[in-house]
Amino acid sequence: MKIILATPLMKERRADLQYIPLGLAYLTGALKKAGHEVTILDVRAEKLNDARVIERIKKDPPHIFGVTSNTCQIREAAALLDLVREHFPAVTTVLGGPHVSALPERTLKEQPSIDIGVVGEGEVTAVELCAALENKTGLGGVAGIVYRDGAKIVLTPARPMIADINSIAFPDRDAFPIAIYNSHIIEYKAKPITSVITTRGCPHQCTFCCKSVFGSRQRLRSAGNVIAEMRELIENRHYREIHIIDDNFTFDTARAKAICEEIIARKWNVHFSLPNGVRVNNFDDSLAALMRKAGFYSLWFGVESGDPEVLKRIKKGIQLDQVRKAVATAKRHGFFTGMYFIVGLPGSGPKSEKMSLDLARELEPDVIGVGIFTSYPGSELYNSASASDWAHYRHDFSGHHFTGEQFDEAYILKQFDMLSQKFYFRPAYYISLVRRHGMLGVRRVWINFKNFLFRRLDLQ
Ligand code: B12
Ligand code: SF4
Repeated sequence: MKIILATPLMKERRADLQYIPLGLAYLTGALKKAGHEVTILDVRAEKLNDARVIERIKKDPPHIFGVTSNTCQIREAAALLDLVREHFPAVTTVLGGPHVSALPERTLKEQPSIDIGVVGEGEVTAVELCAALENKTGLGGVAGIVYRDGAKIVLTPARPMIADINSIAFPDRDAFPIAIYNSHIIEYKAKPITSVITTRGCPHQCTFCCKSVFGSRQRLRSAGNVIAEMRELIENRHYREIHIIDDNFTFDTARAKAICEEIIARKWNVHFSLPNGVRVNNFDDSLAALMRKAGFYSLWFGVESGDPEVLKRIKKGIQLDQVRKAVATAKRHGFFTGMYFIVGLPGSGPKSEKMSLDLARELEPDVIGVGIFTSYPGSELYNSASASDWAHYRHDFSGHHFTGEQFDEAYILKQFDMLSQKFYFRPAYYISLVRRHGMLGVRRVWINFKNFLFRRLDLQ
């Protein structure tokens, strides 16, 4: 079958994405292996308007048009599927990703132009779904989907998670115009860059975190399987930097160390970074030393709050002393070190945000990332909040700003500004950043400047 896999447009000015959508790359790998013809239409990265989308589809109309979406893109995903429905009525439309996985029936009810939703992990489901459509065997037997049967919306039984994730075909990066993504990477040492994901699922219980696709059990790719993908990327495709975008790369410390040792043995001289957040309780001196030796230069810690009561309430499962120790260890080993915080978390108040600022200034990481709490579908907190209009799930990439309707926006913005400005508006901070990290530091100074310039405009 002919399949187009697409991303939705992001309208915010600074919503440039950094990596290829690995979910679509994995699906492409699995579908091609099953004999299908797959084309990628990355509307978001290529910034295609409706006319160009139609033009591209018209060249070779597919049987299936699939879109990926998380919650803050769901309106744009629906608009893209409306467009396809209007101009190519015979095409079967499919939506996958965290949003429909969290709210399957509701998503189909709200978006009439979606024929089928894929709930959870997609590789096996997509292949079975295509076979069912091709052979006209009916959709009721395909686990892990939601579909329309006349006026009824039918949710099939959950798809069991793939037991051995080493069996999954490597992501098909050839289907993507890689250079587009490379131009948006913020922290890097060498290009070309690509991203890799080595685990699926996370056993921790943080109440703000969405678990709708990969759940709460961590499945690991073996060190050998990860190294085989890296070898292909480095030796055959000549990537010079790899960003590991796992939720929790170091949870199994022995495996993380084994991967580092394998990298060291190969003398690849490639740079690695962990931009997504490492848990402070899964990081120590011996791991830091091995990671540095392997070429890891940048890592972020998911701290979320400097208030121990808030940390307890969101079930983060970490102590402030662990934060202190981990950040000091990372800095001592020369990592470019970041700390993520979230303002507006349940149970927080101005005192809590001030405690986050105090912690950041005490530990002096190279960067902080400040997010605004939003109860995403698929998270424990989603059910306890009243957010329901997807228009409120806004994204401002430069400031990582989100608004849920239950929040007092003026208060949240004030806290956001307080934390980010009081950390960043200090000449001494910039001097030490450049002194510690040279060119990497200079690039970061420029990014900070651009973020401050654009953030307010983006929020209009
Ligand atoms: C990397 C990443 C990013 C990167 C994205 C880069 C990129 N181009 O992909 C960056 C840093 C930009 C980012 C930003 C954000 N992210 Co993010 N991100 C992730 C992360 C860690 C990995 C994504 C990934 O590649 N997964 C691996 C692939 C294999 O999984 P997948 O994409 O889900 O795809 C599988 C299935 O969903 C399904 N599938 C997906 N699409 C489709 C389509 C079809 C047709 C089919 C059949 C199947 C299918 O099949 C795939 C293979 O199994 C996930 C967490 C996670 N572990 O997935 C969070 C996650 C997706 N992010 C999340 C959030 C909240 C955000 C931000 C809002 C955070 C912020 N405060 O800024 C922004 C939003 C950006 C935006 N505008 O979209 C949430 C989404 C929750 C929700 N309900 O929407 C997640 C789930 C994290 C979490 N646990 O809470 N993110
Ligand atoms: S925030 Fe990180 S540590 Fe917490 S549950 Fe999500 S992935 Fe796991």
